[in-house]
Amino acid sequence: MNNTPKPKQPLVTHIYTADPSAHIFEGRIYIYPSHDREHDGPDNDNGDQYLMEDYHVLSLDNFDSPVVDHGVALHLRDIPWASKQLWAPDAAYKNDTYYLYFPARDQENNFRIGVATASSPAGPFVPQKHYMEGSFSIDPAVFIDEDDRAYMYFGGLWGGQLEKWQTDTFLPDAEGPAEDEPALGPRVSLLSDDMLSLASEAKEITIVDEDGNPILAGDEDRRFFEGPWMHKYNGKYYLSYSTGSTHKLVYAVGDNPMGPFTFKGTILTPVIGWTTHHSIVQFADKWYLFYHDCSLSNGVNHKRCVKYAELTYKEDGTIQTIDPYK
Ligand code: FUB
Repeated sequence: MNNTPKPKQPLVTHIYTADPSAHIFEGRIYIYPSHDREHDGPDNDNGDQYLMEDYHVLSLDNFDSPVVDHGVALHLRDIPWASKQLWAPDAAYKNDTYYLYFPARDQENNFRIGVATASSPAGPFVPQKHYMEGSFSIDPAVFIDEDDRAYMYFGGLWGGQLEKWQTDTFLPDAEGPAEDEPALGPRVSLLSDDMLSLASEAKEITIVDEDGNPILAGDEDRRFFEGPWMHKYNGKYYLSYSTGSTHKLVYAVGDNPMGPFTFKGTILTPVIGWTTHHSIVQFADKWYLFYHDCSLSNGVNHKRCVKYAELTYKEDGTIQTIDPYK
């Protein structure tokens, strides 16, 4: 059993955790993180250091109660199509079923997105035999709108291979756009009613600046890198994501879940460690940011820890920037 979590402190310290997707299920807070592993392998821009093999689900009754680790909810050895690297997952609830969405490398070494189901939010999750047809790249985030339509946002550059999927097929030598060209956007697909497959072809999301011009690939402070997340606040759609090489969590706002979105600002300034990844959730009458850093391992990139902080909106709907260390 873990202690009661404190804001901006590791949620758990007995395992390394990252990429937290938080949801309120059955009146409790459930967190679906990646489970970082210790190893001596290479650390590079391809993300080879992120060699995760299973998922644990964490939960807590509220922010004054201890964190429960529910143990292994899904393991690589039980996923027939996956070969390695269980990266950032997300979860959803519909049809009296809990769904876990997760990226992994397939037998050809390409990232794909799979789905697994459970009757409890803590799992165990039973994976589908194949990855979701038409899926590619990493970091799925599932958003169910008030009209019950479900959307899956996904994508990530570099190790996440999004550059290789600019056409219908995987092009191993494809590079991203030039610095003065529009940046690659995250992808979004509608999900089928049974939540197990993509109901529409992946659409590239457009993110523009305050003048309506596309954010450019060279604008590394604002361009999409990985880890998309969607939430709705006061009727507006907030698309948030990591800028990767500049290590920020930023957001853009739109009137439609499929975009376009207008860039607004920074949610979280850089954390200790290369990656930054998050989710945003409302619990009772407050909003929270879940994120990770590498403070628990003194900066080792693949030994991360999940944290949370309260998130506040200003009157105009913009988000107050959070400093992870103040
Ligand atoms: O945890 C592996 C990868 O690192 C995630 O998929 C990315 O978002 C980054 O956090």
